[in-house]
Amino acid sequence: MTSIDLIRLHRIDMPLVRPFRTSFGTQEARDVLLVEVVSEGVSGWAECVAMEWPGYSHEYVDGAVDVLVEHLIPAVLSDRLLNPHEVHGRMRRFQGHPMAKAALETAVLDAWLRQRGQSLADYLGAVRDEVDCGVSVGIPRSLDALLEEVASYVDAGYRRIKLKIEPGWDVEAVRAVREAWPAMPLQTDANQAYTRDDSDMLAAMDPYGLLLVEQPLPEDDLRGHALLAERIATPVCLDESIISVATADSAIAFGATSVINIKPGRVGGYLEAKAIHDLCLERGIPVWCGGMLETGIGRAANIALAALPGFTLPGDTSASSRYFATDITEPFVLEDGRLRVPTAPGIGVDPIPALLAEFTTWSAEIDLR
Ligand code: OSB
Ligand code: MG
Repeated sequence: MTSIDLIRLHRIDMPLVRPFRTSFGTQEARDVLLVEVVSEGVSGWAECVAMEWPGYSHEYVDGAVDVLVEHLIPAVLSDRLLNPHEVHGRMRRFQGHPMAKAALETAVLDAWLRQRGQSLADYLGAVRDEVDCGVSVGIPRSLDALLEEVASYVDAGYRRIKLKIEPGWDVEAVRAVREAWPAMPLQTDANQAYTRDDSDMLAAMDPYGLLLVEQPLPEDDLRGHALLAERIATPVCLDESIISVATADSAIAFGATSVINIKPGRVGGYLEAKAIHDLCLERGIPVWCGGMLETGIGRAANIALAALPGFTLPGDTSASSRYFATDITEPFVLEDGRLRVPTAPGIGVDPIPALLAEFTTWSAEIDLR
């Protein structure tokens, strides 16, 4: 049995190549919390996907730091045991904070796998050595700006386009992109911006052959999604609403979702993400891997997950260059619209020390010895 010696928290400021606007707000940079678990000279790494403010979910970076330092780390790692399954079980007695929990569990999992010499992809049950990639397109200034941005992604080789939508920026945008690229797999993401009364607005996009509409209604409204699914032809896909195996099971049983976006941060880590994948595979529900504008650290682990057999749709697993001029790891580069699944032990990538130092705005060390 190996022990954890110390934990380092690193906060880094990562400017985005262009502002990313969604129905809940605009991001110009990412305020990223990295968790490093050090055990016997081996560092395990994870990225917390919480945003700077509670726009996508209730979590935010200051809150994640606080719950990790004041609650999760002291309660879960007091005996310094390096075991991701133990950590997973012990964190159950704390409510909420899935993104903070996911970061701690994943850093422990990464260190544990590195010591065993096994890749995360292999450990989770990957069946592919590369994954099809899509790209998420924020709400731009104009239709011309949208078409220009989408053209750059099509030229780069992306295999699926996702348009962020909200009331007032939906059917026109979808029509313009569909007319320019009649055969491109296309989908939309509303991030909860519509209401139960908006089914006609959402049905107006049915003629454009969308793969799915992601999270049109508020996250707690499973019945609303089930009612909507009966009124529109486009498949409904849930993101924010799915926080566990149990919510996935309920949403599927209620007819609230026919596709699921799996984001490990949103569901509390890769172990829960894998369990949701397994349930969906059994139920015949296709899944795809979502994203939260991850640096190479979070991206590497997401690509490992996306290599599982049930991930039959391209994910928001874009190249590093989609968001960052300089990534914190070796950049992930698209090859024929795909990214290669890392094969080295654990998540398979490391932060580049000089870049980590350059981007760091705050760090802390918790010595458990
Ligand atoms: O809803 O999928 C979402 C980014 C931040 C928060 C929520 C979402 C997104 C994205 C971008 O759509 C996904 C990505 O490219 O990483
Ligand atoms: Mg989404």
